Amino acid sequence: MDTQVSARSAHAYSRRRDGVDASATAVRTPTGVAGFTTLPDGTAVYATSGLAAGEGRLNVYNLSMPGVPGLDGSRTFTWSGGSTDLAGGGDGGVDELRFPAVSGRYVRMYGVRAANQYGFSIWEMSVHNGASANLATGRPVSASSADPNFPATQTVDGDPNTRWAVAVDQRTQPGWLTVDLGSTQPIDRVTVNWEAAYATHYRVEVSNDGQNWQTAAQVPA
Ligand SMILES: [Ca+2]
Repeated sequence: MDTQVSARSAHAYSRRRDGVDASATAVRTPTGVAGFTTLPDGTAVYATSGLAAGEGRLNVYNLSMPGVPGLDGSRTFTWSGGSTDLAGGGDGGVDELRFPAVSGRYVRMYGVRAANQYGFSIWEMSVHNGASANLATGRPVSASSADPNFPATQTVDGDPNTRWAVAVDQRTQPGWLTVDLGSTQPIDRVTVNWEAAYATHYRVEVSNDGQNWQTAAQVPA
């Protein structure tokens, strides 16, 4: 059976920070969208009909391909033809920040500079110590502001399709989001899954009292 292709788009991505060169292609058919990415050696590493759980999209900030071992968002891609200059700064996607263990009850993402006019928005933020489970899951959160449609709790609900976003009138300001772990404990890793409204410059900070903060990691390093 022939499949009619009604639209096709392709972008080339080049190494900027910790990624590899690749190109991503999406093809629209009557039944949905199929996507694949071609690595430098010509290997096409993925194609999806969007049928399986978590499938159906290519994240262009990180190569995020559910079900493909090793392609789980740990690589960073930047569109060489894009207009955003990210030299020295964060480039969105999933940031996994590792640092010497520090202790704190409160863990805060403090956004200093946003990449674009939309301020800061995070799908999920996780906090770990070694191989621990996500210590932030379901914990109380607070934020500098929130769009009513995108409350801060949605960064720790375990759902990669729900997010927090700063209030519209706060988009040009620094913004923060704090998770209360409930007790002081050591942590050595924080993962931030950014929406397209990402920070180019931010800090991960910890505190025992929610008032005095210590920087655990910063982007750019
Ligand atoms: Ca979420």
